[in-house]
Amino acid sequence: MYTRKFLAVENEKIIKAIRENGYFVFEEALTKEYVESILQEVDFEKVLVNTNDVGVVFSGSQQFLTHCLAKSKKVYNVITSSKVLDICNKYFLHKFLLVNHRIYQTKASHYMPWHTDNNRQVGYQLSEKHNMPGLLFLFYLSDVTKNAFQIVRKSHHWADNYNHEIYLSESFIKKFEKDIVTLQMPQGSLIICNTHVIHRAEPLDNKNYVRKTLLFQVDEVGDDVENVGHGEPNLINTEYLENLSPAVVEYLGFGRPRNYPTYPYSSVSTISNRELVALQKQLLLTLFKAIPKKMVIALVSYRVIIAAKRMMWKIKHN
Ligand SMILES: O=C(O)CCC(=O)C(=O)O
Repeated sequence: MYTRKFLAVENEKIIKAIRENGYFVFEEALTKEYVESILQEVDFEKVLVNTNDVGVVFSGSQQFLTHCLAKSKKVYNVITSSKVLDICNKYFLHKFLLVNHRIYQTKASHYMPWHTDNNRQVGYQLSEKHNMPGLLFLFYLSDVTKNAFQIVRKSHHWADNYNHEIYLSESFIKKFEKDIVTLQMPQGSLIICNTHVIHRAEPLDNKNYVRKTLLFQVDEVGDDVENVGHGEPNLINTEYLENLSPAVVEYLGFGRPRNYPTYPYSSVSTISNRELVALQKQLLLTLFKAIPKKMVIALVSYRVIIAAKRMMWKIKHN
C-alpha cells in the first residue's frame, strides 16, 4: 500500500511539520498499483438510481463515494493503517475518532471558498467552529496539476480568531499571499493538515480536467459530552474487519452516536444538467428494452411464469 520511502519517514517528523507549519506533504506515499486498485473499486460513472447498494452520487461538478468503508477494502486498509493510527496516537492526547471520509472526483469547474474544518453541525448546517484538535488526511488518487489543495501556511496559529466567519474572503487571504502554498503533486501523494488551518481547493475551470481524491478527518473528541454525536455515519462492511483491535473499534466509533448526515447532500436535483440528460437517455433505453418483457408478464401472469420455472427446475435436477 505505502511506498517504502514514505514508511521510512519517522512519524515524529510528520507531527513536527504539522505542529510548526500546519501541514505535512509527501509525494507518492501510496504506490501507483495500490491507487489503481482503489480506483477499480469505484465506478464514478455509475450513479445510484434505485440500486440496492452503496455507491456514487452526483453533487454538481463532483461525484462522491462517501461510504468507502462499506465499498472498498483498499480504502478501509488505508484509513485503519498502522501508519495513520500511529500518527494519530502520537498527535492527539485524548480519544480520537474518524469523523468523516470520502472519495470524490472533481470535473471541469469547481469553486471552493477558503475555510477551516473545525466544524460542528446541526443537520447539514454548520452550527459553530469547535476547539477540538483534528487532522485532515488527503490522498491524491490522480496527478494533480490543477484544482490543487491550497493552504495558508501556519494559519492554524491564528485562524481561530476568525471562528465567527463561515468562510474567509479572497481579499482577506490576499494579505497572506506569501504564505499560500499550492500543492500540485503526482498520484499517490499525501497531505496531512491541522483542521484549523485555512485551506481550499484551487478554483477549477477546465473542461478536460478531472481530479480524484481520498479524504478523511480525525478529531480528538475526548470524553467531552458536547462531542457525542460529532461525525457522519460509518457504514462498514463486516467482511473487512479482520484483526479488529480495541484501538480500531474506538477510532471507528463502534456504538457511538453520529448525528451529522452523510456528506454531500444529494438528490435528483444535485445532478448536473449534462448528467441528467445522459441519465434520461439511459432510463429511456431501459424502458424500451423492458417493454417486451413487461408485456409478456402482463399477458401471461406471474402464476404461469412460476409454474414454468418449477418445471424447468425439475427437468434440470431430475
Ligand atoms: O479537495 C480539496 O482540495 C479540499 C477539500 C476540503 O477542503 C474539504 O473538503 O474540506
